[in-house]
Amino acid sequence: MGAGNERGLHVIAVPSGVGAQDPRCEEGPAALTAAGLLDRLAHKGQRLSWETIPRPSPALGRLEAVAEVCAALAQKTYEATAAGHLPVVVGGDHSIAVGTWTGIARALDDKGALGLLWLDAHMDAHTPDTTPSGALHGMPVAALLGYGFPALMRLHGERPALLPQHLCLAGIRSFEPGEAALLERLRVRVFLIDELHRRGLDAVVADALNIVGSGTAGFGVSIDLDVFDPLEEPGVGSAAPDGLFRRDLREALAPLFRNPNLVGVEIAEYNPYRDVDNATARAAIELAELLTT
Ligand SMILES: [Mn+2]
Repeated sequence: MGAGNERGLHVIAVPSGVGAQDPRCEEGPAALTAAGLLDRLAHKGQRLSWETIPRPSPALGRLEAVAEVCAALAQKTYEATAAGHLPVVVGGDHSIAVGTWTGIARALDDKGALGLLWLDAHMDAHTPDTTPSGALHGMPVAALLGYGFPALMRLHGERPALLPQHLCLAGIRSFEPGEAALLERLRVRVFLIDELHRRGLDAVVADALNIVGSGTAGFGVSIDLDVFDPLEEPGVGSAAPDGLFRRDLREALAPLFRNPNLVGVEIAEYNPYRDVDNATARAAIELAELLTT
């Protein structure tokens, strides 16, 4: 390889932290850009374009603000996909996933269903009825499956953006019973961190690819940076111990990021205020760089 991804990468920065109690992930895209994200992606002649979603209107409540950001983002990922580009969404707190994957699912609609691999320390599968915190970044998985706030679910129209058999979660180690019960009822495959440690990341990623790639028109990868171990990557919104190490995840994801059926990548929850010596920024950029090699 070395000529870069044949599809142009379309980076969409989403400076929104309104879905989290700590809003400072809104500074993530600016900090990652300052750390060299776009320069590193542009190397080796990779075709690259980028744009920024406007920050939510300050007058809005949290739900309305997240819905506004996600509607704008869904339009952009839809357009990028329809134009033959590969959307690379950079957050922002993880509530933006509702917009990212709704737009991509809409663009794929004629060809088939969307598959999605969700890498995260958390399940993000709460509904307004099960959430202990009320934070919207704990709800995008449920909303994409058609459960939760109508303002988020209905961005895709009447049907959910995602079907449970085309979704899997991996790296999970911190969750509440209500969200686990929803995923279990829907039979969503969840690879807990123990299974990753026990079987190895390559084996689990192979299983995951089988799930997200079977009966779908393509698959996306949503990475919450808190899937990493906070010993290496402290710069995240909601750190949880016992995660993945940078080198292991990079090696496991490299083949997925070169897969022609990849339809989008999302990197969320970078909090520059908690980072140490830009370590987490570098890890995030290295992941994105896998798209160019
Ligand atoms: Mn998350």
